[in-house]
Amino acid sequence: MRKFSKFATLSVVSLALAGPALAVEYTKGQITKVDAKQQKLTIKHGALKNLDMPAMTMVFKVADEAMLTKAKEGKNIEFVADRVKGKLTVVEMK
Ligand SMILES: [Cu+2]
Repeated sequence: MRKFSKFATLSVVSLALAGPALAVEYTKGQITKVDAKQQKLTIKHGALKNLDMPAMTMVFKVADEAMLTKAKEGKNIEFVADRVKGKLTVVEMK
């Protein structure tokens, strides 16, 4: 019983630590160009807090090819961007 409660306490602590990292923040943007060949999207985006970036229009790689089939020029999206292998990449999109 003693062992169990110690384990339970550790679990609660690790969940609490994992919490903020899981809370992804979506940023609004508008797709201005789709480059299926290069697997890139040009997005006019709002401020990206995790990348410390102000609002601008720029090119992103996409983490998943399937995103390109959903992408259309002029489409308003909400997305998460991150640095993947040194390249700014769209990792989530809705
Ligand atoms: Cu940017």
